[in-house]
Amino acid sequence: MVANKLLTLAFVKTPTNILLGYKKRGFGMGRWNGFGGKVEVGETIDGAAKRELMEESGLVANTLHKIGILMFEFVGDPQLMEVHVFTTNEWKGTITESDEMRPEWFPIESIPYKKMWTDDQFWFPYMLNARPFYGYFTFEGMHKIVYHRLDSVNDL
Ligand code: 6OG
Repeated sequence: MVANKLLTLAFVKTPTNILLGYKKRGFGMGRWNGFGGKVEVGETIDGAAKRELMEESGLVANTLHKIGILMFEFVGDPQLMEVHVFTTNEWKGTITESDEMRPEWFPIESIPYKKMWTDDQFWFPYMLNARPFYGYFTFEGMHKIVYHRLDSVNDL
């Protein structure tokens, strides 16, 4: 048994727009995504999500709402990624580009799915409609999804 790799992913949104970050380096480089990263030892998942949001976007969120859990399996890698997805519509601070991310607002009608992870188009509608979800995706390489399952859930 290998423990899951625990990660966070946070989205700042208004009723019409969503803040995405262009990943400049590392895992997911060249794609737009929410803000997040690894949960460090001794940190809560919620605490890690707030820290990563601040480090990568410059924004402070007092409250994050947990909206989904995503499991990612990459064929050939025994370690699953467990990504906890959060949203907030209340934040403080000034949007700031970091070494890792270039933040930009997008209208919800023109989310750049073609320049994002291929799983996003499946679960974004749940997130955007505030419907809690659980997803499992199996990737072959960095683009191709060979299996997926997505469920609406009551509790996360
Ligand atoms: P660092 O390794 O840079 O954190 N992440 C994914 N996000 C989406 N939308 N789809 C995926 O499909 C993802 N796999 C990982 C979790 C990586 C960041 O990327 C997210 C983290 O926020 C496979 O610290």
